[in-house]
Amino acid sequence: PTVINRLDYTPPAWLVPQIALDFALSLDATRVLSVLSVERNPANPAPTLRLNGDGIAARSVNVDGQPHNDWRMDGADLLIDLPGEAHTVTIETVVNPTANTQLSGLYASGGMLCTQCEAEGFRRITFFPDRPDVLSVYTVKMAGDKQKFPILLSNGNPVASGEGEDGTHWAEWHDPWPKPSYLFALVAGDLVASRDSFTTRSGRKVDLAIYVRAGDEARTDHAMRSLIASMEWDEEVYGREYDLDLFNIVAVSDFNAGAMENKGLNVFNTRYILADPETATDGDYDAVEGVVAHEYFHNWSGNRVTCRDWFQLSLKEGFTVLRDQQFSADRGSAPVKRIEDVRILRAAQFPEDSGPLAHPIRPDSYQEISNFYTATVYNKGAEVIRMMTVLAGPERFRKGTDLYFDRHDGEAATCEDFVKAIEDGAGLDLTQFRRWYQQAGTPRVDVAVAHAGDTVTLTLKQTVPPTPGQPDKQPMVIPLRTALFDRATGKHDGEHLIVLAEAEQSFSFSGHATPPVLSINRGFSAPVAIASPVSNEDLVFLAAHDDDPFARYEAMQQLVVQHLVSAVRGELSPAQRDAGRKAIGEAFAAVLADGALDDLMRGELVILPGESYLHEQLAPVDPGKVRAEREDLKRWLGETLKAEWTTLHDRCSAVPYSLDAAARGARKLKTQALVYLAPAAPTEAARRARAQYDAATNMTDRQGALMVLAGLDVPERAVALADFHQRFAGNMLVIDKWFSLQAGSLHPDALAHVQALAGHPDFTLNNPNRVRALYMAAAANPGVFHDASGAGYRMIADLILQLDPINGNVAARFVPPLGRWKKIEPARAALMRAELERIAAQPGLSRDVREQVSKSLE
Ligand code: HT7
Ligand code: ZN
Repeated sequence: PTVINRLDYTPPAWLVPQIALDFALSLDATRVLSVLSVERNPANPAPTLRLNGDGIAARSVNVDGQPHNDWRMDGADLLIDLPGEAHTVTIETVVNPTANTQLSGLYASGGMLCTQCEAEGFRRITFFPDRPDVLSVYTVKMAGDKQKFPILLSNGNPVASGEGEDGTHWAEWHDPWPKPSYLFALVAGDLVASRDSFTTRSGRKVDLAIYVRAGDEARTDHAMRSLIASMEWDEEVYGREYDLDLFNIVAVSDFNAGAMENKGLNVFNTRYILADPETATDGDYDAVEGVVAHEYFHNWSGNRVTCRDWFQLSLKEGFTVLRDQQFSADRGSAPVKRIEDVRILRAAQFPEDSGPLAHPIRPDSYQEISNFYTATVYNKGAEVIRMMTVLAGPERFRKGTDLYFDRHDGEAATCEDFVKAIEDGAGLDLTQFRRWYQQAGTPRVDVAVAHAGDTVTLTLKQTVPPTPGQPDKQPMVIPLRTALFDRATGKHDGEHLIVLAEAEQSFSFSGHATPPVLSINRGFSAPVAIASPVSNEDLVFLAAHDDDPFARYEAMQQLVVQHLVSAVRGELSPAQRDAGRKAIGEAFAAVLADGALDDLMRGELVILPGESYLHEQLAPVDPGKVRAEREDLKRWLGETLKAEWTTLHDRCSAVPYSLDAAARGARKLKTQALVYLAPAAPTEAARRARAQYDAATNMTDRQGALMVLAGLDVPERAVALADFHQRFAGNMLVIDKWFSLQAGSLHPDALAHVQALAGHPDFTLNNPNRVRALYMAAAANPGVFHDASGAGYRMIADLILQLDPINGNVAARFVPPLGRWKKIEPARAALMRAELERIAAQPGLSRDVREQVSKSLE
């Protein structure tokens, strides 16, 4: 396989300051005429112009207005030797959007045409130096049938339009901001717009439009509000203003990812635009707000300052995730947002960091760049920059980002440029900190606490585990917000920022006449795993008293993790099991009774650690045992606190629907109460869930109730599932939920349900949302995926093989769950590996799947 290495970067030989594109639109044969003004790059002059292509052929090539035959192909790339300093190269291609099931390049979705060019889709439309360090000013003309494509959109501003012959029309767009080809976009279709406007602080009036299919416009209000809030927030918090007179968003049903930040023309998965109370949960509302903000924020972190090469992906993605996390924290409950972000990191990124696909946030090599749009690059990337905010403090960090944007505006920059700007602007020395960009793996910090006289000494030892290609690691810089609580007063004497930078280091604090209770990595100030021997008693103390809400959550989690891990390992005597459960029950009861807590936070505190996080603590892991112990603890908590759960369910059910925090908290707890009652009192839980389902005025309540029913073997289950399907027939996003709920359910027959659902008339492999709804939920459900027979593994491997020729990008996303085989007990591990080998033996695999499978077998 061809491996691209970060250190092999060379500047492009030719630059393309201008490009004019002319599209004759058609669903199955769109003609593309591309006129490139090319100039030799003084930084790396060479005679050959390399234009990348992928699955396209040149119909004609002209140079300086003359037909030119002296070009050649090198694989999929078109090469032309050019004698002068500057030339005009014109190339004609024809593409078939309907046949483009990969959804990369120009493709058809429900009768409309749209593009997805990141990372390397532009080369599937026309020949071009398709690399992010070639920035061009785009002029785009498109013509097509007026009935089929009444709306014609591209980046920048509309400059001209008119009528053509035979019912056609045309439009021309011009984007004044030079951009890389991955930010090019075109949309043509029958769409309706919801409109609003925003005036920037320097007085520019920006027209905002969200384009959707007719009938969906009533579900765009939340996205529009989120967009306006994002524009305001970026001015206020980062000093960044929008820079065009219009900002368009288009929602499409067929999309490989969440959304795309094309300059002035964001394209979104409908999932992250459409929301109303009846069809979208509170979680969906948050996701819409977060993704709209994320894509908008890219206008500066990604578009105005872009990436030099794809190894720098975290430069834009890590930073933009941090920005969207900060925005959402400011809009809602900051502690709850932090907990959710850490939960995602632990569920998705920690397993990546400890598996065969582990890579640094700035990878060193790749075969297929699409495989590097990972939780590591995005979420760990955000955590790494968040640590800079911890080290610098918000004001100095802002000085750093101001300098970064000033210094690199209009450039294709590197992660090193970012770090240097933060160093210079914030006045930090990040020399050693840079290792976070180089080393993969989640550092583990072992903590020992010693007390003598009035001094407490913390001895911290860090270990960065070996990862593929990186057997030996250097110590990282690990900032740990820490507090020492006095047991008697329940208070601490101020927070300390401990910066662990050596393999082993001690920190002493005086003024502690009695041994204090340690609260460390408060706010999850560093993305590490802390191993500290804290007694159950101290964890119960912290869960009740810590003034850092994240630390309270963490204490609850640790209490449960410690107990479940020991239980799964068979280390608990009956008395120890009772004592462990008693401590957990006590902590839960305190949380349920604590009048000072809001319900949103209470809801977080009573969520048990997820199975994938528990798997991370155990190697090798028996997923069946983890499921059994976790469910049994749930049942025990359901029984022990039955009165509390039923009272809670009654109280929360009386709160009317609104989007305010109190009502959202009540909805969250309402379903949590059912989650605990379900294993303890299934008949009562089913009755309550059915009542919640029937009375629901919103999707949060309805989905929550259905989720609980889907996991139970009760008569209400089938009735509610049938009702849901019929009630929302035709609404693709809600039918996705119907598939997901069943695939992710705790029902003992969930695997058979998934197998049957694959044959349901609503199931299709051509829509990524539908594929993910069924199979991602199944792959994330240990009860399905890790079925001891191996049928879950076989099902996912079959899916990969079937989907790969249709959409290799999406197919490759299903490989990592199988790749975790080394962490699983031997019998299942052998079955998982066998499935990987079966996939590897298939000829003609996409580069996407081939790379993931071969690395997973190493
Ligand atoms: N920057 C966008 C990445 C993206 C993408 C990547 C691979 C294949 C399809 C894709 N669609 C969008 C999304 C973002 O992070 O904002
Ligand atoms: Zn992004």
